[in-house]
Amino acid sequence: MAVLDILKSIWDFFATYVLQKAPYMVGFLTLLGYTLMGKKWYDTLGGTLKAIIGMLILNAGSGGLTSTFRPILAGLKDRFNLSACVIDPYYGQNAVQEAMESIGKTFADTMMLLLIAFIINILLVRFNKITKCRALFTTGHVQVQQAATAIWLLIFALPMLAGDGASVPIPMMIVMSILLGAYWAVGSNLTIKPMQELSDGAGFAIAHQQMFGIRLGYFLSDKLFGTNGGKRKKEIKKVGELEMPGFFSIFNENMVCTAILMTAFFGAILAIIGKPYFVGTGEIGENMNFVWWCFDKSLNFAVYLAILQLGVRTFVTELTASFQGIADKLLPSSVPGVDCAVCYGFGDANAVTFGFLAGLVGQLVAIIALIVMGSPTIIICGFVPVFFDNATIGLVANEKGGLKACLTIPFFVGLCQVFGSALIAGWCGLAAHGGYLGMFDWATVWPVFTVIMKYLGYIGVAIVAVILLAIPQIEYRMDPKGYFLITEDYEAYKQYKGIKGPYDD
Ligand code: ASC
Repeated sequence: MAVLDILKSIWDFFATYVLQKAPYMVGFLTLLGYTLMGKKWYDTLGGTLKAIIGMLILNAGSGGLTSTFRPILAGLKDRFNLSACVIDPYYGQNAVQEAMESIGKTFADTMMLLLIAFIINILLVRFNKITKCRALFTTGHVQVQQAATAIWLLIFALPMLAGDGASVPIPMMIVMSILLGAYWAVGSNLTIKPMQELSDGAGFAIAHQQMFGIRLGYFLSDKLFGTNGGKRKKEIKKVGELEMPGFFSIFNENMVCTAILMTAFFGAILAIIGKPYFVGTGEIGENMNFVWWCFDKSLNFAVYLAILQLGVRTFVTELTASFQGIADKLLPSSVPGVDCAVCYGFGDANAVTFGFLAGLVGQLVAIIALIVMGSPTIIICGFVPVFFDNATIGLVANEKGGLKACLTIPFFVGLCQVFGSALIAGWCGLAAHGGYLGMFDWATVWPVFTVIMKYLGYIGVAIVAVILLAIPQIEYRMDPKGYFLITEDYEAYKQYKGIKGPYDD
């Protein structure tokens, strides 16, 4: 018993301070990887610290962006007294908590769920000769948010599994762990090809909330705006290759471009909300100059983006180099799945800004459409989906299809985020509690899963699991020779595919 207690305490510590905290999870994997490679202890220590600090810097950037700009977008709701549903992971999690309480349930077993789902993810990767899954999820904060939303969608779709008591019964936990574990493994696996191409083989995947969106954006950009897998001869003009004349040449500099565009966009939103609202929330003093305050806020966007990119540069090489040890000894042919912001260190920096703005326009158009159509659920954009989804997908779209793809694809992503979230959040009852997760996969893929399970019950659960597990199999069959080569040896993969690197002529 005592041994069990000790093991439980170790697990609780690990789950609380490591598994759910991306910097320490990344640090743990770096430590494990370098140890398995037999590196000297001081190199291992140095590399591990660098990985943790880099990820903490990245968090400072993404946290700064979120805490500065989230209240502005959410301010639209309060300013106009809308009883609207904010799409944002933070509001989504609060809404689930409230909704669970309203039906007399609590969900306290997140750690147990994370443990089981994480083990499923590891097993799917360990046996990837059969399962074809190659990516390990490492972003715990996202997993916690997704677990909360998934539990509500499952209770809604499968009420017979919800039980009568306050806690979530074991059969429900099992269904949830299997579906989430499979979604994590399969989703991050889908991002390997886009990320290897974007980063020229840096060796990571994305483990976030728009993984299906990344692959869809990659596919559509190539089909509609790119070379269609090399079948079409086409000159692609990427964002970074635009030749800007005269005044516009200053837009080539990422910081300047971000600062000017954000001042225009946030300036407009802040002007619509008006100074009195922000005086009321205590963000700005009565005597402060409002225009200057807006200018200052907008410039901070560029500041946080720069911090974020510094974080990526600090940790990504350590993590991917050390992960070789894990791939060699424990999880063959695998890569780590990391936060979506990691890819902002690669590709054309301006594509991040353009993707975000195109997505914001898409969301605003969709919101106006909801209001005009008299939709019972009105959505307000949350910062996290509108920025992190669209910037990520815009970056990938730019890489495959250039500027046109970078502006078009995120625009449609913006529409999907709003319409999809309005439908699912209204239907499952979360809109009434004021929030929904709203990230791309949770506005498209998970609503479809919910429909299948709601109407087909247990058979629906089996169908969703089969769909998920079939996806890597299909991807493998489309390119059996390159499938594992792309993670094992990217240079060899490029030669096999005839892909040129950024430094080749
Ligand atoms: C999310 C979430 C965040 C951000 C962050 C992006 O989904 O909850 O805090 O995205 O992970 O870097």
